[in-house]
Amino acid sequence: LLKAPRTATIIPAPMTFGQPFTGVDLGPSSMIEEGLPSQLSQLGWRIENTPEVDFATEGREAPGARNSEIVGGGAFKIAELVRTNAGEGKFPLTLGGDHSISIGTLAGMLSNYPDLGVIWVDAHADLNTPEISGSGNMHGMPVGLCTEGMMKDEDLRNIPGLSWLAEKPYKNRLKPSNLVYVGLRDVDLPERATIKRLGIKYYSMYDIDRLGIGRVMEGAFQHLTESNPSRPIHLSYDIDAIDPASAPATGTAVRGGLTYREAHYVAERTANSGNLVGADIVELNPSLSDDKGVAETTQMGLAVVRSFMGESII
Ligand code: NNH
Ligand code: MN
Ligand code: MN
Ligand code: MN
Repeated sequence: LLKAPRTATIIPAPMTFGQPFTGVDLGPSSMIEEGLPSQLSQLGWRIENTPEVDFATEGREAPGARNSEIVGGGAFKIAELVRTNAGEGKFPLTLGGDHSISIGTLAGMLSNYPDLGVIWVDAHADLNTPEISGSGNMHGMPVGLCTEGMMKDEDLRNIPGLSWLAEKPYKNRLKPSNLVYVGLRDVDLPERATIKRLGIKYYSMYDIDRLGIGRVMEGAFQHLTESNPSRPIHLSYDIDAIDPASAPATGTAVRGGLTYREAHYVAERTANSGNLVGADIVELNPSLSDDKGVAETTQMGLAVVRSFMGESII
């Protein structure tokens, strides 16, 4: 879908205000310092990068949406960068930061690709809204805020930091039928009800155990491409999808996740589809484990990115 020579724009987005822990702001610099740009160049990509997105440190908030003005204002900056770069035919690769950055990446991608498909790889569904969230943490809301059938424009306009989502060019919403979850294992009750109400396709850890990761990814791509073989696809990869044995340095680790190979395979199969036009890697927090755990998680993040950017075993 992208014309050769393919160019990726690395967008470092060190947001922390979507969740309670500091340290997740060190994710982008850790991956960059460990060699991400040169590794992608070696895979044949032309690499550009933006400066680190810089975020406010204080602002207002709405009930149920902690730090909404900081998070939402930051997501707007990210949306502008993603929209512009995708509009120029480049692959926006956004490095979190917490998963609230994907409010911006989804909005930016949807402004270019209204029929965008999304693969959401995560232990969590991130389908909350300020009204139904139990925690008020906005890293649990990017899918909820950007998916059709969730928020009214009128409600978005009343949340400090989010009114831009109710205006052009950011009014396009993700169609529930264009979304697939992979790796779910910690889903809040209102999110479960929403998945059923909207008929969202999901492969939880139960389904991965039942079918194997091979059939899971075939099912995911069949779902996303059967009505449009060249549907553009965005991959949002939360590192907490991976089992804490392989990726411990993250804010909300949940046992029973993707194995080392399953984590790679999800990314490799996505690259092989040829449909991928943008991606995020989020929730690496280099302050939340010992040195060995941090090194393993950072290397895991790099390997996942290389894999979805086209690295293959042979
Ligand atoms: N569902 C919970 C919430 O909304 C947890 C979200 N945490 C994540 N999401 N790490 O990926 O607060
Ligand atoms: Mn997430
Ligand atoms: Mn998660
Ligand atoms: Mn939970």
